[in-house]
Amino acid sequence: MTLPVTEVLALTGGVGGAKLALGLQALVPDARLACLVNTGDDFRHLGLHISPDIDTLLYTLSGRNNEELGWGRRDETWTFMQVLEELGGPAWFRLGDGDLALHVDRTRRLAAGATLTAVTAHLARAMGLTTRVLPMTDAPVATRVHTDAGVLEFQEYFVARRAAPRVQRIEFAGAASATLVPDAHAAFTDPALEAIVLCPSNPFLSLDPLFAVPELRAALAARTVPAVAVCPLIGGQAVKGPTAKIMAELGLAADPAAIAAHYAGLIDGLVIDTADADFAHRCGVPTLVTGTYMQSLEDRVALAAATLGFAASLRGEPG
Ligand code: FO1
Repeated sequence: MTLPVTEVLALTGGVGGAKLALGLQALVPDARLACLVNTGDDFRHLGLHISPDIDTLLYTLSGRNNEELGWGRRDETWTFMQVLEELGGPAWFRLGDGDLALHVDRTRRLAAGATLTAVTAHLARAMGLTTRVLPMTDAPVATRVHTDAGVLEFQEYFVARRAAPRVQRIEFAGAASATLVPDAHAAFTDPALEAIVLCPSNPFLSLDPLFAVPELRAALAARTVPAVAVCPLIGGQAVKGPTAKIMAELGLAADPAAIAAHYAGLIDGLVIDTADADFAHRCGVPTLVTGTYMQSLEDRVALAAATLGFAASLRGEPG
């Protein structure tokens, strides 16, 4: 078995991150893209191990994602949820029939002793992916949002309460003792590595959990290639989700300079939108000003290409 080669390592979580990962997948050939994914949103529900950010990435990279919802599978049916609701079961977290099969299979394999890494590799293969999808850790990590309505488990905050409560602090329970999966260590130190990309995920909910895993943060801090982040805000607004709202609640300005400060020490460049061009020299790191709003596949590929070209220029190589 030849060891996988990693040319680009993407750090991602959630819908926005998955969009850029799809663009990167179109550009990085021969399985040389590895995606390190947030597992802080994972939770046990109906006796099933659910890994939302892993699943969003698997579905997006394999063209199975539900564009309307932003999560779950396309062409989904909902018989299970309808019957569960009739039976008085919890219906707040919507599980489509196809999506349910994935959770059942993952739960079955984990119960048989497989690691989350091994199960995720199996699911990726089953969906025809060559891009590697790596959980940030095989250890349990639970994002807990400390709010004015109390301490909320992630899905309670994000789904049940629609991210309405005011955020005071975000905790990643278990992260401090979590270890980086071996394949991720190998990716960070692969001689073929050319760029690390922080995808435009919610920094506070979807990327901070990765940085909370000590070995991951250390590997990123010790990087030997440029790490480039794509700003998740455009004109002070998140494309989707509560990023700007959380920043306001944490007393931060919702702008590229605040994003750069949040990633201080972890990035060598920041890609910002043309709407924020006046921040080009106010981020403390080199910036690339380009269109960052991704609607079509072409947009995803164009932003991925601009990001990789920017990383190449930071390596001192022609883009
Ligand atoms: N998000 C919702 O807002 N409502 C849901 O009912 C819901 C169900 C769901 C099922 C599977 C899955 O993988 C994701 C799901 N999500 C739902 C999204 C999920 O909460 C978020 O994708 C992440 O946790 C944050 O990115």
